[in-house]
Amino acid sequence: MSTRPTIPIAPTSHLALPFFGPEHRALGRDIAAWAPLQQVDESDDRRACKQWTRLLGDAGWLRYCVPAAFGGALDRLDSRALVILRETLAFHSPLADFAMAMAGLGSGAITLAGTPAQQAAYLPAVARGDKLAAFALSEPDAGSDAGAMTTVAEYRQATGASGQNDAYVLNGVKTWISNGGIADFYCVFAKTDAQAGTRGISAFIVDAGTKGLDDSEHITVMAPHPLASLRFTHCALDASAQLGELGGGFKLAMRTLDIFRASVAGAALGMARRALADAVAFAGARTMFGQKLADMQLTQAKLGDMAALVEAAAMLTYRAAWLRDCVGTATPAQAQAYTAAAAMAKMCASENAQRVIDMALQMHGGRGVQVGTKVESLYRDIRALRIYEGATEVQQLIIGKSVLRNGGLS
Ligand code: COS
Repeated sequence: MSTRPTIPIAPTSHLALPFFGPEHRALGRDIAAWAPLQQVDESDDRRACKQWTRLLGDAGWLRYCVPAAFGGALDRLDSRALVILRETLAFHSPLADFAMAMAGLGSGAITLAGTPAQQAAYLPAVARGDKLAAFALSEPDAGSDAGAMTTVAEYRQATGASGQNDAYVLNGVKTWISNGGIADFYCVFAKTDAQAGTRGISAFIVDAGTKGLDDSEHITVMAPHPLASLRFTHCALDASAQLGELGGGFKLAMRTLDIFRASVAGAALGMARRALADAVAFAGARTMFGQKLADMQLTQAKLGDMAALVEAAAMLTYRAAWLRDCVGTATPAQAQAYTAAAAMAKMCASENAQRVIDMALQMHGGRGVQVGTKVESLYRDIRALRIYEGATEVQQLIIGKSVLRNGGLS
């Protein structure tokens, strides 16, 4: 008899909601059929992440992380497609979801603001899974307060006819950088004008292996997730590495995060749905006090709570993605409305998922804390989502400011 656990099927009924079009429904069905068939040994997170990137690239899923002009699947980044893909991948493997997310987040600033030459050099390779990308914003003393970064990029104009190009020289430390140490390139944010606050931050593309970049300091965290610190020591970059407007780096980072925060909500949702599915299966199989766990009102009440938390998060997540895709962000009012919606989705989906997974673990009793059970790993996997790409407290600030600006409406 096979000892392999039955893999639950990721739900697709939500795809019938009016937030989605026929193309999303087809995408949702396709990824739900593909994901459970993949297997990667995740005992080494860095190796596994590279393998997932290869599988996702070969299957064409990473094409949803870049626009069609550069090898992508759709004309522009489609938030609903990203949410659907991440939700389903996270249901099966949070690390597969992570690999997908990093292709988008790590290259997002190039999609938004890269020159045609920069886009051609990086985006098609990301879409194929040939280049791993990373987004380097946080620093040891500048996490939530991203504007307080101290990494500097000093401009050095080439003098004479030495053949040398104008250059920026980077000095400083970035930390908690996802894909750090395995990325092929980093989108790095650094101060180009120390006196200009957030308007003095610019973005740069730094290839792995560039002299003066040390990305070898791996950070071990509670769930599989390749993370590293980056140390820049007199790291000279050609002027062509500058990404977007000089001084426009902070806004570029915020715009990039805006897109992907809704997709983090999708990932949290996928993990919560998986915990709920496993809790339902467990409650139907486990006998206690002469009856099935599922027959007890206590269990039914818990499952009711869990399902409502999942669906509430789903509505906020799909709404945020729909707002960006269908209403757009062309006017300041639209952009602010979307930013608040994405913040709300990210906050509620990650917080709700933590509660749902905790309830599922409690229902599993001793098995819930046994290393190797799905609910135990989900309990560790979900925790970082309440912190990265803007902690819950940052989302509260964003939503609170929006509410104040709009007289009580978000
Ligand atoms: N899109 C475009 N522009 C934005 C923006 C957004 N979503 N959010 C802010 N801006 C602009 C503001 O309009 C302001 O522009 P002006 O200089 O023209 O006035 C500028 O950026 C500075 O904004 P603000 O004053 O709100 O910046 P703060 O320093 O107060 O920081 C928070 C705001 C806390 C929201 C920001 O630092 C943040 O998101 N921090 C979390 C960072 C994060 O997610 N880190 C994780 C990294 S990836 S794992």
